Formats: sequence, C-alpha cells, structure tokens
Amino acid sequence: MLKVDLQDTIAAISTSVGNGGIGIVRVSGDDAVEICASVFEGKNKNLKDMKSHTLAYGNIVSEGRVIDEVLVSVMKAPNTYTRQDIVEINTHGGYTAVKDVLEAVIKKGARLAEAGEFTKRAFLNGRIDLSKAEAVMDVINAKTSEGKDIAIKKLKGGLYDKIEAMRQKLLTLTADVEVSVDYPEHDETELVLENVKKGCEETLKSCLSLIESADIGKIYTAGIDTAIIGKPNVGKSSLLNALLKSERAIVTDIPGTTRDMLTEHINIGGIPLNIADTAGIRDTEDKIEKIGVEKSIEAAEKADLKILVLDGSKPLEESDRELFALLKGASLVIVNKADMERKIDLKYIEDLTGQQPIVISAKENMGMENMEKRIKEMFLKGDIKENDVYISNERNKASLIGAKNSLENVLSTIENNMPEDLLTMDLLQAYEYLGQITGQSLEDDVVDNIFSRFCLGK
Ligand SMILES: Nc1nc2c(ncn2[C@@H]2O[C@H](COP(=O)(O)OP(=O)(O)OP(=O)(O)O)[C@@H](O)[C@H]2O)c(=O)[nH]1
Ligand SMILES: [Mg+2]
Repeated sequence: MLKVDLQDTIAAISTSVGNGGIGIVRVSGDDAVEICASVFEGKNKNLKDMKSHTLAYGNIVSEGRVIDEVLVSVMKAPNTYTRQDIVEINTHGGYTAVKDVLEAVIKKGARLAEAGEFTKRAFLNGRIDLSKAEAVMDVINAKTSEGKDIAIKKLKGGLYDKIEAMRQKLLTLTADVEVSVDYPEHDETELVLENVKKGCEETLKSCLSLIESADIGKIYTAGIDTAIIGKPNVGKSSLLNALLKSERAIVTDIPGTTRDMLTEHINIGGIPLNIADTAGIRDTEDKIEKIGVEKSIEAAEKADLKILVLDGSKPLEESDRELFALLKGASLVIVNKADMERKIDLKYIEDLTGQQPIVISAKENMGMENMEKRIKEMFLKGDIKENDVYISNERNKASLIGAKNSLENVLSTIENNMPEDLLTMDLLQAYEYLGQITGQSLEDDVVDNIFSRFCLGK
C-alpha cells in the first residue's frame, strides 16, 4: 500500500478556469460534508441532512460575506468517484467565484489537492485500476472523437480485462509447474510442459498484438507531430491556414514572414496532427530569422511526419534540393501554387525523393483532399476496430515488451530441456510485468509520477 494520507479532505477547482458559465469546486474526504456545510447557507437545507446524490441550492458564506450563489451536490461514500464522501459546489463561472469558494473551504480545513489526486484516490481505494486511471487522462486529453473512443473503451475495462485474463492464465501455469516440480513421481511432466508451452504461446500472441496496437493507439491519443518545412515564401503558412480553415498564421509575399514556430492541432480523418508551421529555411544574416531557421531544422528532425512544401510556379532551386536530406522517415512532398503556371518538373522531384509529389494550391484550397488521403494511408493500416483494445502509452508498451521477453525465455527453457524451476521464475516475471499495467505490481514513486501528470481537480 502506498504511504499516502487518504484521511484528509482535499479540494480543488475541477473545471477549467475562464469565462465559462459555471465552475465546480470538488471536495473529497471524510470531512467533505462537514466542511462544506460550515460554509453553506441553504433556504431550508443543511448539507449534513441531505440524502446522497441530491442537490441543494443556497449561498457560500465566508466570514459573514456571501461569496457566491451555488448549487451543491452531496455524494456519500462509497458510490463516488473517489469512494469517499464528495461534495461538488457549482459556482458561477469565471476566475473569482471559483477561487473564492475554494479559499472558503480551505479555510475550514480542506487541503488543496495535488494534480490527479482525486483519481489517485479512486485508484488507491480500489475503484479503478491503473489502466482505467490512465484512460481518464486520455479522455481528458483526447483531440478527436476516435481518440476519445479508444480511451473510453479502456475506461470501461477493455484493457484491464484482457491483462487480467492473461495474468490468471500465467498464474495457473505457474501452479502447474510447481506441482510437477514438487511431486515428480506424478510423472506427468511431459503433459505439464506441453500445456505450459501452449499457454505461453497464446499469452505471447496476446502480448504481441497489444504491442502492435501501441502504434495506432499513440497516433490517435497523442497525435502525429508534424512539421511543415520549406524555403521562404513557398506557402507553408498558407498551407497551415488552409488545413485549419482559418487565417491563423501571417501570410505575406515577403520571404521570411514566419520567424517563430507556431503549433496547432488539426483532425485528419480522426487522426490528430500536432502541426507546426516553421520559418522558411535559408541562409540569413538576420539574427531573429536565423534562430527561427535553426528551430525549423530541429523541428523537422524531430517530427514524425515532415511536409516539405515547394513552389510549383518556379523551377526547383538548389536551396529546395538541400532540404530533401531532411525527408527521413514519414514525409510528404507538396508542390504548391498549382493555380499558377507550373515551372517545376514533377517527374524530376519524384526521382529525387522517391515519392510522387502532391500538387495543391493552398491559396485556392485545391488538392487538399489528396494530401489528407495520403496521410491517412500512411498512418492507418485499416480503421480502428470496434472491439479492439489499444494501448497508448510508452509505459504500458515497455511492460508488455518485458512480459514478451520473459515468455520467450519460458519457451526457450522448455525447448532446451532446462530445469523446470527456471520456468516458474520467468512465468512470474511475466506476471509481474503485466501487473504494472493494471497497477498491481508497481513501485510507489512510479504511481506518484503517473498521477502527477494529471491536471488539477481530476
Ligand atoms: N498563387 C498562389 N500564391 C500562393 C499560394 N500559397 C501561398 N501563396 C502566396 O505566396 C506568398 C507566401 O506565402 P506564405 O504562406 O507566407 O509562405 P511561407 O512559406 O509561410 O513563407 P515564410 O513564412 O516567409 O517562410 C504569399 O503571397 C501567398 O499569398 C498558392 O497556392 N497560390
Ligand atoms: Mg510562413
């Protein structure tokens, strides 16, 4: 069990702070009702007498001053998000009302919650496992509905069920091996080994398919880091604007317009692209532009997808050709300004880059669908399947690779007729690795680290 205090009562603003219509201050813990009751004045209701999962209307009052007019919901343990008593105070939106209400409950003894602490309590109190807790974060961060659908499936237990079934199987196999080691006179060793081999092969197959799902899972959840690169004035910012369908980046006919990098999110067929418009790459003496150019090259090198833009209304220049070297990994070559007379040789570009360039006009919004189609073909090997579970984070992937290696060890031990007690060790190792995904076998600091990446109030 983790060394954390689950007894104290925590509070935080659970909505994003801004000019919304309502804001919510969430309070969780043994004293949640007591604390909130001490700052609440309702017409004919005392929070302490309220039935669970009901609402009360009234004011939050602190030091004799009415802070806000509110709706309060009281939810008693154990049927709550954290499995503790929870009170949620619906305030007016905006920064001041929520902040003042939060201050009022803190003055009465609640502690400011850390990032992810509500969800951490849900985990520590056994309401959700770690894969579901992480799915909560994925739902919050989802940038497209497809990404959210994957997360929701995980939140409902898709991954948990799969991993638990695998772990149970490994446990049974371990027990079988132990029996055959302890009672060799049973003389069923051959049979047991055959069974262990079969079980391991099946589990290994499940591991491999989950590891494979990580690529798609990551694409839908974290998105594809994309950089639009090219020399100045070819229409990179115009392309970003066309994709966003808004005049986000400044476009002028002056080469060197974009100096700083600008990142936006777009949705291409459900895939989130984290797309960066960069400064045109050229030799320059201008100090600011030079930094921009360095950033562009760095972004291009780091990006999962590189989109190189060329100006089709001019012959290809040496400065364009130099950029072909940046096209390692997934990349697209775009020939822009198709509304003007073409002066560029498409065949020549294809020979140099090994891919057919996509001809578009960012200004006239022509050819964009070809580009989107190509991106989908590049990253999606088929649609996401209704019943499949996708893992979406590196931590889970690493655990699965650990389990896979241990299972391969088991199989080679059997293959090479090595001592059977080696089998138990590797079987249990695989069992442990899988337990890291659901949180059954994890060090405290790893758990802390996972939850610290959550947002406040969740
Ligand atoms: N005719 C035509 N002009 C375009 C097209 N796309 C961009 N332009 C023009 O080309 C010029 C440069 O466009 P930008 O989008 O600012 O180019 P950039 O690559 O971002 O340039 P830098 O930020 O300087 O590197 C502007 O005058 C645009 O209007 C196009 O498809 N057709
Ligand atoms: Mg630009």
